[in-house]
Amino acid sequence: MTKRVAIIGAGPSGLAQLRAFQSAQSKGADIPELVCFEKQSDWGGLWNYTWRTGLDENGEPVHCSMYRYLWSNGPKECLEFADYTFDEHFGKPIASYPPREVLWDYIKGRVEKAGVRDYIRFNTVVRNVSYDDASETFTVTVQDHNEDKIYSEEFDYVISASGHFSTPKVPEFEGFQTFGGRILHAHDFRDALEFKDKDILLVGASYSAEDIGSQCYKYGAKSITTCFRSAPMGYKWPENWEERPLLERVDTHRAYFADGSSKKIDAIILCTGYLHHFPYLPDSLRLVTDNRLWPLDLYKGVVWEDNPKFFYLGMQDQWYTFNMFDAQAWYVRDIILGRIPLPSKAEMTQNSQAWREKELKLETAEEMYTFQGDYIQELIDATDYPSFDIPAVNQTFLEWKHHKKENIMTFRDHSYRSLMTGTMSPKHHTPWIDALDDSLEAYLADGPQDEKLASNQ
Ligand code: FAD
Ligand code: NA7
Repeated sequence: MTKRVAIIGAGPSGLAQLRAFQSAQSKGADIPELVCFEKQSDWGGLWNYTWRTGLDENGEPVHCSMYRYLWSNGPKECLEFADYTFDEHFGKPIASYPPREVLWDYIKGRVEKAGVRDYIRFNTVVRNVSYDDASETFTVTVQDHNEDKIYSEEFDYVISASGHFSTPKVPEFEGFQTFGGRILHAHDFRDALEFKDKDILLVGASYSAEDIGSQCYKYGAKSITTCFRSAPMGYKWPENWEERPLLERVDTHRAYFADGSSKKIDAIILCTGYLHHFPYLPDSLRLVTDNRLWPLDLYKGVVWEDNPKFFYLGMQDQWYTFNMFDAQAWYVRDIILGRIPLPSKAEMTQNSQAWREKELKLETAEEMYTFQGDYIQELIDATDYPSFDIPAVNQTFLEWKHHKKENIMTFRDHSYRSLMTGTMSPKHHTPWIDALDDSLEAYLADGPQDEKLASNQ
């Protein structure tokens, strides 16, 4: 009987899985029956932007953590699909740091070409997954919001690709109950214009703090203060941006920091990261981890060691993204197709423990993306995913880090060479700091256009 595979989520990871199976099928393989459940009404995961925050139109937690004017935070050359290049999609070379809508278009282009949309049941939320030892099958229970019905189906394999940058980690600081301004988490940040002329405080010292602060600077915040728990980000900030030690408390209009200093603040944005959150999974299948490069219990970063018919995609902290999800999806596909045998549970655990030990020794950013690159290389070597020059991608990451250190407000103006096609990216027509219109149309235009936003301000 044909095996059945459930894929939870149609973001970049879930879509990579669909494409991986379709690729095998196009080369003559018999593939299992695939069903992808996606709670949103369209595909693309976090890249599928919505203005909504809180609950969506179906009363489900809004998945999107992205915001208007979000541009890629790393060079597109580091995330390029090896089987579907930017040149192929756009028909011409494009600059290295595309805005969200452009990357969303690229993600969609590959799966439209592959013709896999019919595998996806949209507006369908996975509520529960259970495993029956006797029948060796999973029961997946979902709520279909189109039909307003709850139903269950049986599957031989389940792949969780529901992402881990959506459920916010929200600490509380003394005085929040009575603070006089807005307090929100990065997950609910949508439009930097809301903070024009405001004094804002961002808690956290990672990508969200850096990028949301940069957005707010670009769109006219009066001042930006970021505060850190472990270490400052340490970039050369514009003159109205400063870093302070961690927030201790607030009163109605001031923030007080660990070094005894204080500052007037209008709004607070908690850029404090996200939880790995799987409300649809029992403890026996549920990954419990913080955001790190090597979560335990996952052989090769994807196989649930306690039940190797259950898989996770994209659960690591991410230097590499789209092409790492591809490497994982191709690997999982080949386990399911019987092309890659799995060792005993003890061997799987031993293998992932060894990766964890290496992970614990990583200190520099360079060591971290090299580690992730080595991991991807190992997966790619085991499948027919097109091989690409991972040391060269690492080198691009290195250049990107240097460009950020040089100037955090201009790093997006740099160009890099595609490691898939060899094409050198052109310089974008407008420096990032001046490019207020982030639409696909404006980005792909040959020259600067009238800024739509100028008339809105
Ligand atoms: P997601 O994109 O989160 O997709 C998961 C999918 O699962 C969603 O469609 C969701 O609706 C669905 N889902 C969740 N729960 C259920 C359920 N119970 N039932 C059914 N469906 C469900 N990466 C980059 O490469 N470059 C960037 O510039 C970049 N910027 C980022 C900026 C922000 C603010 C954030 C939060 C992340 C950013 N990332 C970036 C990283 C991002 O995680 C990846 O690019 C990518 O979106 C991860 O893909 P995914 O499919 O694993 O998860
Ligand atoms: P990250 O990268 O997980 O970073 C979370 C940050 O929040 C990090 O600096 C943490 O400090 C800080 N943090 C977490 N909890 C607290 C508390 N309680 N108090 C103070 N500071 C805290 O999440 P991001 O949202 O920045 O990035 C996630 C993804 O989005 C990323 O991959 C990008 O592509 C976009 P720590 O260093 O742990 O002390």
